[in-house]
Amino acid sequence: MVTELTYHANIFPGTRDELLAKIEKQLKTKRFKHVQRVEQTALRLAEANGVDLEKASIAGLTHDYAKQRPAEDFIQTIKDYQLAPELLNYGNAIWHGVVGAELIKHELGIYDEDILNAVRHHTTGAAYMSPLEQVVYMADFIEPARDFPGVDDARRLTDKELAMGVAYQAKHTLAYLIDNNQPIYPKSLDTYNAWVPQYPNV
Ligand code: DGI
Ligand code: FE
Ligand code: FE
Repeated sequence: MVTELTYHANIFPGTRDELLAKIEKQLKTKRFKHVQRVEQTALRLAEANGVDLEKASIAGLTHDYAKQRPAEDFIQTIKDYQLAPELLNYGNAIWHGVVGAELIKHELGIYDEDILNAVRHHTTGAAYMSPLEQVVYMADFIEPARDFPGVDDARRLTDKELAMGVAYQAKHTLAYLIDNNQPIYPKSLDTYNAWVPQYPNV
């Protein structure tokens, strides 16, 4: 698909190839391939939903930028930028998006708040998500290598209506976490409450 996107300096100070090189340094091969598939899926969803392609590309590529950082980096970042102290009660699953966004901002020079929010919210969702945030949240869930019971329903619903995909994922993830006795990050519950009751069919 589209790989010859032109990035503008006010969004990312460099070319797509330069961004790819910086991301590749942070990630193992498997994860690097995942973020490229998320980018391509995000571009497709962006095109279908009138979302900016440059932002979809950058948010898709960077969403897991911090996934392989050690816990100390996240704990230090939470303190340095005075993020909510409750974050310290969670772990990599929550930190790599919410805290990872600060690393992306300062290490990659990406200041666009829509892109940063798409990264912040890609794991848990949020009660309000912009169209770009919804695109990245769904692209991460349905990229072609994802294989779990329900992924085809998620793909079908997302193609029909992006917000319906969001509702499906919010419900599916919460049910999965509860099934596995995992702690629920409060924002995941907010996402469920904001999106699921309005789509009784998902
Ligand atoms: O980073 P990826 O593997 O591509 O995907 P992701 O960022 O969507 O999810 C990372 C993990 O986060 C996934 O195993 C589910 C988990 N997760 C999502 N919401 C919550 C959560 N874990 C906890 N403990 N609490 C949550 O609310
Ligand atoms: Fe992630
Ligand atoms: Fe991901």
